Amino acid sequence: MLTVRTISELNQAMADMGILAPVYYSEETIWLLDQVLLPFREEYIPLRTTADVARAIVEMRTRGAGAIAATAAYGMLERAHQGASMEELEAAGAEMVATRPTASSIGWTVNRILALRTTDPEAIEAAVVSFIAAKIMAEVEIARIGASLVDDGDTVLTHCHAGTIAGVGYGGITFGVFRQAVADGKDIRVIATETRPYLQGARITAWELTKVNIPVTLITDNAAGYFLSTRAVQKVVVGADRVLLNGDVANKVGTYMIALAAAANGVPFYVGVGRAGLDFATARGADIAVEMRDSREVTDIGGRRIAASGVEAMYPAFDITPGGLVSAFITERGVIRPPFAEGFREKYTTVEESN
Ligand code: RUB
Repeated sequence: MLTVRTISELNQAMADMGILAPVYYSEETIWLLDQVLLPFREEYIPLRTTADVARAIVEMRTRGAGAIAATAAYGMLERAHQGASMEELEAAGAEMVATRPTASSIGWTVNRILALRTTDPEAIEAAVVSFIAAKIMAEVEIARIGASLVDDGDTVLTHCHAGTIAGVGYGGITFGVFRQAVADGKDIRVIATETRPYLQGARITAWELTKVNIPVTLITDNAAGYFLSTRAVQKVVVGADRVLLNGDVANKVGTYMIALAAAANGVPFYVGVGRAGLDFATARGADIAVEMRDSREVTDIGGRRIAASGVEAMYPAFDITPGGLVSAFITERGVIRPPFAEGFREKYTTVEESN
């Protein structure tokens, strides 16, 4: 249990835990670790309005389901400090939710703050602090529970980045699982996909793992099938941006192909998800809005055009993996195996938890 009541207590607790905060709030400014600059520069940029927050999220300066939710939560707090009315708070929330439609985490967080029906900065600060503290504790639990699925000697494949700074800084999903498995005395290796076009795997997953001496091998995205088919991988562990009751998962595009290759080769496919990533209202994966990003993110690399002029491109940032391809979900309430709807209902029982 992390008992913190104020922003300064939260900041202190995170520092005491050795957390590299993807975002923090201090002196009425949101300080955001600019993830576009990683791994070569660790630099915090100041955000002072929800328009700044929205722009930073669209530009991928912060990303990952947990980190964008925490940034939006601070955005709501900042707006309250500026004296926003209830309508203005709702508009600020809507502006931030619209930035990344696939991840459910921003909407879940903003809606919980709006549900307080208050504009009082102190009340909103208490809610934001409690949300982030709960998320840190959930990451601790997910790491502990997920590590039990990893065996000594395993090579585990992961996709994109669901590490500390994709979450709120403790362990996100996959990084926490790997770090805990090593802390439990298991000798593991990780295979990380580079994750075109933002290269979250090459720039961030591989960097985070290398920093704590967990052996990691970087591969191109299209090599995942090769490594799964050659029995080089014993488990797949990925995070999720949205998970439905039936087990359908929205996660970084490419996850679906990896799940298919894992199923074809009998490799367990595990998905880690916290409460803000669970969507019990949407019925099927096909109903999830998939974020389509600017085609220049495909035609250009590092700001330089690589495709001939006139070539059209498309970039869905996420894809949907059907629940039938998922072996189990790792949640802060335990491992959930099929049938998923029953498992989720059983673990998240109260109205507040399940809506
Ligand atoms: C991030 C991504 C991550 C999840 C994991 O996509 O797909 O796997 O957000 O988050 P992007 P979590 O880089 O486009 O934001 O750690 O909460 O499971």
